[in-house]
Amino acid sequence: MITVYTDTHLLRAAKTELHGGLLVPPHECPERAAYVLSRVREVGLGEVIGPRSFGLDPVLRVHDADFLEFLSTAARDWAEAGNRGEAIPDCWPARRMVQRRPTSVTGKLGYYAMAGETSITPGTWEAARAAADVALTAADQLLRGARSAFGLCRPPGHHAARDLYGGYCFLNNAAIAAQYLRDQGAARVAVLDVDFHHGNGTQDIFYDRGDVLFVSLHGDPAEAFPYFSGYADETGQGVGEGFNLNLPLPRATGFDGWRAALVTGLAAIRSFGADALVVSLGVDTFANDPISFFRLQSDDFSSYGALIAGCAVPTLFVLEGGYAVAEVGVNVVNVLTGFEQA
Ligand code: SP5
Ligand code: ZN
Repeated sequence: MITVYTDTHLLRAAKTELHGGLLVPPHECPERAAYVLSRVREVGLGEVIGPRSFGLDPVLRVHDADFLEFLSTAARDWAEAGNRGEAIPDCWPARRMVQRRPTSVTGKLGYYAMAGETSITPGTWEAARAAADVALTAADQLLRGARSAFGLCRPPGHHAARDLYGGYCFLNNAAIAAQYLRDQGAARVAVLDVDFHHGNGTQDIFYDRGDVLFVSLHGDPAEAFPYFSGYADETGQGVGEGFNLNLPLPRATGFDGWRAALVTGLAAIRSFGADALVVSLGVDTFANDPISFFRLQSDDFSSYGALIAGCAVPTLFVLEGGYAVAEVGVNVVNVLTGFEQA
């Protein structure tokens, strides 16, 4: 399996994450990608190639132009406004408030943020763009006939909606790749999100679409981020009704319970008849993950990689979360080798 990777992710190097009332070093850190890349090389997964530049057209198929303009200018505007720390919102358009875009950068942060833990920094926009190019370049491998490909994306993407960032995400790499596969001729694309957190951004982007099936396994939103999205009764709308499948799972779910949900999700993907599958691959389901509450062990990742291969459809893996940093490489690559060896 080919891996697509670029060092440009290093430009996403925030100093702060709002966590537990403190500004702490971010869980979503550059070392994560280094561990994954080094494990890809250690096991000899396959060639590692750089991304090509797709420009903003495929990004604009999924995200609003005003949102991209905001992301590309926020860090500079924040500094020019005299703020000394990293850019974080402190006011949101909550219930009964006016949903109108302010001119102030602080107001815009609240307008476009779905969560407040994620600082915007100089370099964030360039890194996020590169991560989208990584996903698109990996998608191109499928169009050239590959059975699978791996986009080693950083920063991650699945919490980013058409006009929302947060949850460590800015551009929705998996959604951009799924839409690109549609635009290049795949009639039906499935997105399987195995990150611990609900992929609220991906759900939102495809919610009223019958041509893209979204399936997500995640911590019950009553207890887990992103809290306001991911319930089982969110099933899609309009022609998209029935094409969104949420499988929320309780605290302390181990591999038996998780695998049963995966089998349910894979059955839905099979009966949908997908021409391509995009996997939002987060490994924060790992037992030792510092911000999550499932109990998967490293061997379990190999097992479920093989189950995904049972779909027998061209499959693009896109990296999402996973914060037990030293184990992220082993766990991610176990999924990929489990898939390949099935
Ligand atoms: C891509 C991805 O995995 N994003 C995750 C974003 C999570 N953001 C907030 C997490 C808050 C976790 N609080 C749990 C405290 C556990 N002691
Ligand atoms: Zn996650």
